Amino acid sequence: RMTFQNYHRVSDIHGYLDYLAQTFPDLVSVQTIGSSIEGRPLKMIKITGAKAGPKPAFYIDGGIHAREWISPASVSYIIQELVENREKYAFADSIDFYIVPVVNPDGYEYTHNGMRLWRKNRKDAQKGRCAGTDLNRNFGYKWGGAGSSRDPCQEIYAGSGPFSEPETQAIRNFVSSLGTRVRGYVTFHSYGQYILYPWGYDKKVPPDYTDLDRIGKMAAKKMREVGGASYTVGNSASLLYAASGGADDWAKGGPRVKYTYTIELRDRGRFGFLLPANYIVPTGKEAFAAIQTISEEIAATG
Ligand code: 0X9
Ligand code: ZN
Repeated sequence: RMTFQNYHRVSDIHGYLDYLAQTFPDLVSVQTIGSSIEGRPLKMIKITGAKAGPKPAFYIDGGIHAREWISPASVSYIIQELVENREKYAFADSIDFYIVPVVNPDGYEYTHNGMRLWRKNRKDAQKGRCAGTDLNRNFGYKWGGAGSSRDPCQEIYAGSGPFSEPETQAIRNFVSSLGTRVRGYVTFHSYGQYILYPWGYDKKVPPDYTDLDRIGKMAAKKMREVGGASYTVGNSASLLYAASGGADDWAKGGPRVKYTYTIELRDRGRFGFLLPANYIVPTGKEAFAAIQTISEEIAATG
């Protein structure tokens, strides 16, 4: 029902989620956690752990940035593994996964309609001024600081206020509703091949960064084994640049999710955002390996 030979439109990806919910009703359900600026559904798939009782939760998303096509594709690959090959993975029994493959469906569709390198959402697109808010500058932890802009014409426009956009509001409301069960938060981007942990607003690190660094390095090792690419692990502001209002900083600073990462998938710049579709499978395998490593740690530590 899903192929990984080419990149898919939002309706195909959402159709795949609905197909899984119909085919595996005991395991999978689909919920719409909000609507985009242009009214597209923000669909979330829940993949329930088979064990009884309350379980740790793992939130995963993709497609915050419209042009980073490998992100929704790799998140779709993760969903396929967790549902259709789940007998291979013992950790899947003891964790509830909540996965949003396309956080920014309006921007993603726009990149399929001629503006291939669009990054932001489509706020104010009909109003004859600069359109779009950078959703990864719009989260409400240290909003508006370094590496973000108040100018709507910039690629890193932070929005009119913290959580001004329906897409970030939906994530905040949904993740907050899960409460303290959430032990993992991974948001997939491209490109550069990095496993980044907070903080992103500044070169500081959280008190438990040694745990984040250790698990990140374990993930990078497994990713290389399964897919072949090397990923660099470290603090976001140190490895890349300071950028405030990111989803990861909010997850760590607000709901205090232990294992919070931003993963920048392939490549290192040869194709950049225009990664050919024959890279979807190896990159998807790497993305799944990262989720497996973090999940095994969460399953072991509760
Ligand atoms: O700048 C970003 O939003 C991310 N890089 S990208 O090239 N995909 O745009 C990195 C975000 C890292 N996290 C924070 N700065 N909080
Ligand atoms: Zn990005």
